[in-house]
Amino acid sequence: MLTKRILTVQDISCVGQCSITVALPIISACGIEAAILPSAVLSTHTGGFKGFTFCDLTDEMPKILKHWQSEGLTFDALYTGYLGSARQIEYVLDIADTVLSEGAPLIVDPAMADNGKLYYGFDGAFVKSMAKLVARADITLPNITEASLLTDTEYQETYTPEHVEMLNRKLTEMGAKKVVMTGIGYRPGETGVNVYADGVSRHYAHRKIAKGTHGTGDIYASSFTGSLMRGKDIYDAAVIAADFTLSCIEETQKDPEHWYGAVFETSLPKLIAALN
Ligand code: PXL
Repeated sequence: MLTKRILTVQDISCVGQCSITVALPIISACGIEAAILPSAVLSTHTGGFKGFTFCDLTDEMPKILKHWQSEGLTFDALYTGYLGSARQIEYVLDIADTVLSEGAPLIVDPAMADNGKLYYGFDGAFVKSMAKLVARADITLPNITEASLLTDTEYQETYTPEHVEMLNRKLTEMGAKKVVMTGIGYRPGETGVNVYADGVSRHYAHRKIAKGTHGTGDIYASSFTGSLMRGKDIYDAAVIAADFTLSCIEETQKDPEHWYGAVFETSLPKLIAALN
C-alpha cells in the first residue's frame, strides 16, 4: 500500500483529552491512518476526576489480534501509550511479533508517571513490566520521571545534561534503540526535548509554561509518531511535536476553567502546516 497505517494501543478515556481521543485526531491530521486497540474504557482519565468507571478490555486483546492475523492485516508502526497491566504488555509484545510490516518501528511512550510520582493505580511491579516493553522499543519517549523509574535512578527535580546522558545510556543499555526524552530543561523558564540516537544527544529548548497540563505527553507522542510516519527524521519529528505541544498549552491557558486536558484542536492547522 502507498498509504501508511499505524496501530496505537492505549485506553479510551471518554472525557479528558488523553490517550486514544487525542491520538486518533492528531495522527489523522498528520495524514496517517490510525487503527486502535483500546486496552480499557474509562469514563474519564484518572488524573483529577473522582469516581471514574473502568472497564478492562485485556481479554479482548488476543481475540482482536487473532482476527487481524486471519485477515492478513499489518501495520507500519506500533505506538503504545497508557497501558494498565503486565498482561496487557505481554499482548503488546505479541502484537509486535506478529502484525508489524518489515521495518515498522515500535514507539513506546511509557505513560505511567510525572513530576516524580507514578500515576494513580501503578506500582513498582508495573514499572518492571513497562521496562520490558521499553527494552524492545525502537524509540521510547519517557519524561524524566519515567526515565528515572525505568532505570532505577533517583528522581531529580533539577539535573545536568550529564545526568540526562546517563539516563539515555541506561535506557539504551536496557535495549531501547533511541530515546526522545520530554520535558527536559536546564534553565528556569525553559523546557525542551532531548533526542538520543546513535550515541549522540541533541537538545531542543523552548519556553516553559509554568502551569502543567494533563495529557500533554499523549499529545507529544501522537504528533511525534505522526510526523515520523510522514517521513520526518527523529529530530525534526521531535521538534515539530514540541512546537505543537507548546502551542496546545498556550491555547489551554486562554481558558482558565479548562483544567483536565490540553486544548489541542485549534493548533491542528499549525501541525499540518509544519508537515507540508
Ligand atoms: O495521559 C495519560 C493517561 C492516559 N489514560 C489514563 C490516565 C492517564 C494519566 O493519568 O489516567 C486513563
